[in-house]
Amino acid sequence: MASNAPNAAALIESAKKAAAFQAVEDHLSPTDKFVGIGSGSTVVYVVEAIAAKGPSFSANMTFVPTGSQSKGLIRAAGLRLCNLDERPVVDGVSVALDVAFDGADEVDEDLNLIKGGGACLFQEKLVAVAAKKFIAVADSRKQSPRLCTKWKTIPIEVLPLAAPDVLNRLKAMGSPNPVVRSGLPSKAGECVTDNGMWIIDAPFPPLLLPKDLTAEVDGNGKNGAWEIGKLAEELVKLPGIVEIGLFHGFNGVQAVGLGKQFQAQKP
Ligand code: ABF
Repeated sequence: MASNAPNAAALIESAKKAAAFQAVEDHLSPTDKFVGIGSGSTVVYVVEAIAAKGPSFSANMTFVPTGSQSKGLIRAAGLRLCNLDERPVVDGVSVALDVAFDGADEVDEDLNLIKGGGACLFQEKLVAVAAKKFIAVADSRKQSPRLCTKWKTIPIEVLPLAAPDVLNRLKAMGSPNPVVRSGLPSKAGECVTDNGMWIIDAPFPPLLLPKDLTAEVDGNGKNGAWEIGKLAEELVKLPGIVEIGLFHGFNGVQAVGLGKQFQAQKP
């Protein structure tokens, strides 16, 4: 018997869309001037939500993309585009973005994020840190108590020349089987980012939060137990790593779409 129940894919789309429309409603003010637009399939709905408010709402806004995908979205919606490095400079400083919206692969209970499933993490981080307010738009599938629970790997952007050494160093840090990503977005061979770099996906056991640390568990990687901040600190020290897909300790990060209202739509 045919069922009228929406299928899992349709439920996921409606959860992403609901999160995106709520994020725009709650966090984009008509007085905002510079707005960061991230990458991924949820952000498509963020741009749709902005466009749905009509041209006069965004007439005085300029949109800053995190890569080629979001640049295309901004252009297709008829919104004003400005690359990150082309923002006006006032008193010697590039103007801050009022707000940036972006998706996430996993969000922990302290609102730390794993990002980079779409290979745009470097520019996403640049846009996120340039914004006064960073809004992660994520449906309930992305919610985890600790990072690396559902999304098991940390995406790491590397200089291709350094990839073999970085892989070895990651193994020495307790990542059992880090691999150079292939296929996306170039479809063949290694995944090449918008910056001409490669992505390594490095699995780690679930990452601890500062509140998990005890006298016995110091979060320094012994027995594979890393605290998120300590791991991030060690990773960025490795020569050849350009940026990591751990977004932690961001001031003012807010995640929209993880609340109860979306649990009902959980596939
Ligand atoms: C970007 O797109 C990434 O940082 C993240 O990897 C991904 C999320 O994509 P989606 O919204 O399609 O799940 O935000």
